[in-house]
Amino acid sequence: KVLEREFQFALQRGQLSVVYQPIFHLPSGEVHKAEVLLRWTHPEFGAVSPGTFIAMAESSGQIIQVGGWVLDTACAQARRWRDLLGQPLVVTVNVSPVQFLQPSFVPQVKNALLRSGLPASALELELTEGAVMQQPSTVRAALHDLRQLGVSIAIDDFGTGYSSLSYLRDLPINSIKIDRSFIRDLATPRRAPQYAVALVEAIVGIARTLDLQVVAEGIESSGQLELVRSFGCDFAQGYHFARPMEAQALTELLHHDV
Ligand code: G
Ligand code: G
Ligand code: MN
Ligand code: NA
Repeated sequence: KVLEREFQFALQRGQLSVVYQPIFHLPSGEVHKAEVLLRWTHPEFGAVSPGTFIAMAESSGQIIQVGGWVLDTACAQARRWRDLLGQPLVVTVNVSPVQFLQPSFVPQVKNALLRSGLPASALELELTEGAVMQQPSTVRAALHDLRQLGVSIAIDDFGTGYSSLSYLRDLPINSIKIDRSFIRDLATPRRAPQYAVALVEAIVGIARTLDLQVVAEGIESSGQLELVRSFGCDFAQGYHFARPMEAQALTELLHHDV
């Protein structure tokens, strides 16, 4: 209750920030994308877990305004990286279903791109399966508008939501992110349970068949990395590579990378 009240003022009081976690393109070893992750640091309570405050922001409707701020911040930073590095780095922004289902969502994205001068091809939105399966006609229209703009769509936490695979074929989706619970099951590569290996390999296979990019999230060990690489997974993200970091820290990492 106290947190809910405090969150109402978080944005205007400058308590919100974002961090970036690099996503590596495995064949080249380069950072091709960065996931944008929202943080709330309260002066008294310290860092509040996103699991807690995002749920609060969704139920109060503040996620719409906060999500717009995240889009603006991420696009502006991506534009700076683009100017600095002369090469495109894609920022991937998590979008709540509450935010996505607003009629104002597509205009919000357009505005963030216009204000920042970032090309749409440098922005990817992460949606969960749950978001994509709700109100199919609204979702379909929004996804097509975004595709028209040139923005990419990723399915986050893939494999944990409704299991209707037809949407992967029917909707304009560019990539899937294999939920880290599946990657966790690969923790002991030598003795990873056969079903876990088969499951992740099958998900990578589905993605490749449908011409989707596939990201393995939650990679924490070289064993897990070698497995997903051997399945033909293109991208990976996780503590094994890097934790979410401030923009400045990622800028330094990118300078070493190029
Ligand atoms: O940052 P962390 O790994 O703790 O994220 C926890 C959860 O919060 C994840 O499910 C992530 O997708 C979600 N999350 C982080 N940043 C944002 C954001 O800007 N918007 C939304 N809707 N969810 C976010
Ligand atoms: O639901 P979503 O995939 O957006 O969640 C992103 C969350 O996953 C962030 O809170 C991020 O800090 C966390 N995360 C990123 N890499 C790893 C990892 O290797 N292991 C674990 N346990 N969490 C991770
Ligand atoms: Mn995500
Ligand atoms: Na995820």
